[in-house]
Amino acid sequence: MTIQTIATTPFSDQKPGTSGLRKAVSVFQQPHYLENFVQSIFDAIGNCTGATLVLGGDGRFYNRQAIQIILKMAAANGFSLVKVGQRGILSTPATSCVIRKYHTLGGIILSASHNPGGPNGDFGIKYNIGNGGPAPEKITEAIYARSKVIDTYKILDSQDVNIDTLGETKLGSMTVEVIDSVSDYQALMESLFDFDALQQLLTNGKFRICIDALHAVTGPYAHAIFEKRLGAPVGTVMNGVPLEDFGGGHPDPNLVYAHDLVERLFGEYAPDFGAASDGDGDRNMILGRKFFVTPSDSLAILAANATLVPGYAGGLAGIARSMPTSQAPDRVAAKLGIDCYETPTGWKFFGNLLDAGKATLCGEESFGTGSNHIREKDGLWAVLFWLNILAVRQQSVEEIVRAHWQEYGRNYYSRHDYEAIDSQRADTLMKNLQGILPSLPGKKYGSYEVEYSDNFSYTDPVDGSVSTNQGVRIGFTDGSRIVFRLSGTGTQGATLRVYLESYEPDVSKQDIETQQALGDLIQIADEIAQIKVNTGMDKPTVIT
Ligand code: G16
Repeated sequence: MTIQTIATTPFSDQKPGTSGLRKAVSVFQQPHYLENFVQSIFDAIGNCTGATLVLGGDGRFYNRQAIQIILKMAAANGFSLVKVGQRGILSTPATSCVIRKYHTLGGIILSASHNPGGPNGDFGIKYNIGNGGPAPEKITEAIYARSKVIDTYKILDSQDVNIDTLGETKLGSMTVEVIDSVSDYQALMESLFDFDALQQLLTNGKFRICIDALHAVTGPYAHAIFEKRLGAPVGTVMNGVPLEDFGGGHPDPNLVYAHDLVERLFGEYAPDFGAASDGDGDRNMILGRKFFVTPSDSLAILAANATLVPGYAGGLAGIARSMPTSQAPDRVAAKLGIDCYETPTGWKFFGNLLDAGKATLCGEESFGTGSNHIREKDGLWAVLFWLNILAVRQQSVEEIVRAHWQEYGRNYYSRHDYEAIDSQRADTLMKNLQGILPSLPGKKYGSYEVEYSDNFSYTDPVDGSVSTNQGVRIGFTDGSRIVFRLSGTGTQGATLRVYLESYEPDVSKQDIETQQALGDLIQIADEIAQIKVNTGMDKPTVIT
């Protein structure tokens, strides 16, 4: 087995987005494309010799081939050990857990998250650092800078490694350890939640749950935890076998794409609780019987009830939410007398707050919730957290949410996505918006008056790094908000996200259908940003 040094030329499009590099599979299949990016990671992090790396992915098309390439490149770049998930499977939260547990240098996760898979779908790769979290911007920028000048990469000339059987094999002088994808993660969950109470809840014959793994990575974890360990009936987990194309679906846990689950939870004889996760297992959607919990409310409710759960019984240091997430968690933080941090979109911005002990729980409107147990958002963790609360409070999901609204008020919330719009048109819309921002404060739209308007900029309170241009915010005097930003995870054209939020403290007005409650703001958003004119679309493609 020899180390080959292969000559290559840079690709100009390897700038990591909100969460790593995401492109169509066909882009990754170009000769040298994946190799260039992997070598850029190794060059940017620098200290690979003798180090340990974790490697796995969500099982999508091209996962297995990419794993073989990365193993051979890791061996050629001097790593001494790579821990790889069996059959190449490791959810994003499980990868974070393994990196932290074994104190590895970092890990590589192969996933395009909620984007569709298969030969015509998307693929992705991201690097996580030694704290288990996504590489911060200074590292992703170094990777990008390297990718622009790279001229060679190193790879071991060898046969493929067996990644299906647990145990160790040698690849040159490097050890490849195939690890059980579930066991370390499950042990961590058992350390945080009351598994006896959960088992009682799931086997009492009265409480039924349904978990939709959407044929993505969560299947093996959900089968092991809910059915095998906690005793829920076989069949509790639906779409539980990971498929390379996710069965042709969109592995995105929202009301649009998790339609099988939504039908069950809103149908006859509906279960008491339903949840779905995404491609790589870090997102979650929580449903009660005929009831949807917004991700922003979910974070607020977990925070308000955290001390009922063993792992958080000592209370929370603080809460962090991404800027477009609703302000519901802020109200809980205020009541608890703890800080609530507002960060740009992207889980990587929570890392420093968690490492510094400033925040315990974090969450995003994009169906992501997590805590300081790892440095990624965690889909099944959120499900177990909810079930633990339900086991203690012995109330339904809807009762718990309504009681929360009664105490804190309701933040009506929705996100409107305009997908695959022409990038130039999207840029024009954002530029125009930026141009009118200074003229908005004081302006009236019906009963709404603009209090402030800005382009969100974040100064990290731990390392002082500044991230600018993180989304346009328009706040109204009654606490309502409209936020506009372009997605950093799409692969076709641009995706405009419009986030809408209003606040209703009056219990008698908390039962309005969400789009209706936000109707005025939806119109105001169009009036201010000229969405229809600028996108050429008369309605959003996805509403969550
Ligand atoms: C990623 C990020 C999240 C972000 C989401 C949507 O999630 O980790 O922080 O909220 O993308 O980002 P955008 O609005 O830029 O498309 P995931 O689950 O796709 O890795």
